[in-house]
Amino acid sequence: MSTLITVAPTGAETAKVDCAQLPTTLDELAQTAARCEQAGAAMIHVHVRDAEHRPTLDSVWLRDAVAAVRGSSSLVVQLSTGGSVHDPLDRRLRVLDAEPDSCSLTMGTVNFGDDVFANPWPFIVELYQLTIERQVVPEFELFDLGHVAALRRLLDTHGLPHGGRVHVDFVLGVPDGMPGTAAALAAGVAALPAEVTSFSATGIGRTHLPVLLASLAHGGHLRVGMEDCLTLAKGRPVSHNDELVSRAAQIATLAGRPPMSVADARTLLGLAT
Ligand code: KMH
Ligand code: ZN
Repeated sequence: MSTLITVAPTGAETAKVDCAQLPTTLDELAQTAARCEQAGAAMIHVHVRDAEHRPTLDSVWLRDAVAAVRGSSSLVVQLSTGGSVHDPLDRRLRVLDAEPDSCSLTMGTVNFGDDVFANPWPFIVELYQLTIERQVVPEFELFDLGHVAALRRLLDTHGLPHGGRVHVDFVLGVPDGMPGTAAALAAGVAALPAEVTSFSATGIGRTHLPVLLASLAHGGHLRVGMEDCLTLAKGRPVSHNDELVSRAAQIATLAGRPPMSVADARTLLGLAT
C-alpha cells in the first residue's frame, strides 16, 4: 500500500509578518502546489489569504485559489471549511461555491488555545448535506475522541458521502484537543466506524513527527505542512513546505509505503479519475 500525503501549507493562524516563508499569495500557493506535488504530495488542504495576507473566505479569492492550484499542479484540491476561529458559519458553508474536489468537515467543537473552533451539530449536518448535493468529497477532521462518535452518528443518520468512500484526518496536539501521541491516535483509530475506508493524521507543532510515525505504524496516511508545524527540528524553521513533504515521503518510503500518486489518491477518496 502506498501513502497519501496531504500538504496543508498555510492555515489561518500564522501571520505573514511572523513567518515570511508562509505561502499566502496566489503565486506562492501555485508554486507551493507544484513543488509539493514534485516532493510526493497528492492532495493540498487550502486556506486562502487576501491581499493583506489575512485569512479570507471571499468567494472570488477562493475560486482564484482553486484555479491557481489547478493551473500549476494536478493535486486534489481540498478547501478548508474550518477557516479561522473568527469566521461565521454561513460563510464557511459558502466555501463549496468555489467547487473544490474536497473540503474539510470538522466533526465537533473544540477549544482552540484561547478561542473556540465552533462546529455545532446542525452546522455539521448542513455542510454534510451540501457536500452530497454539490458532489464534493468531505474529509472528516477529528480533533477529539468525541468527534469520532459524532462521525458514527452522522453516517448512521445521513448515510455515506459523495463517492462512497469515508476518509478521515486526525488532527492531534491542538491545545485542549486530543494529545499528539501514539496512544491517542491508537484510541481514535480503534473507535473509527467500520465505514471508514482510510485515515490520515497530523500532529501540531512538536507532535508533528511523532504523529507521522504513529500514523504510518497504524497503516494510516499523512498530512504535513506549515499550517501544522513551522520547524523541521528545534531551531530549524521550515523554509518551504516541500521540505516537510519530502521528509514525509522519505519516511513513508523507508516504511515500505511510498507516496501515493494523484490518480491513486483520487480512487482512494472516491473522486472521478
Ligand atoms: N483554522 C482552524 C480554526 C479546517 O481547516 O477545516 C480550523 C482548521 C480546520 O484549520
Ligand atoms: Zn485547516
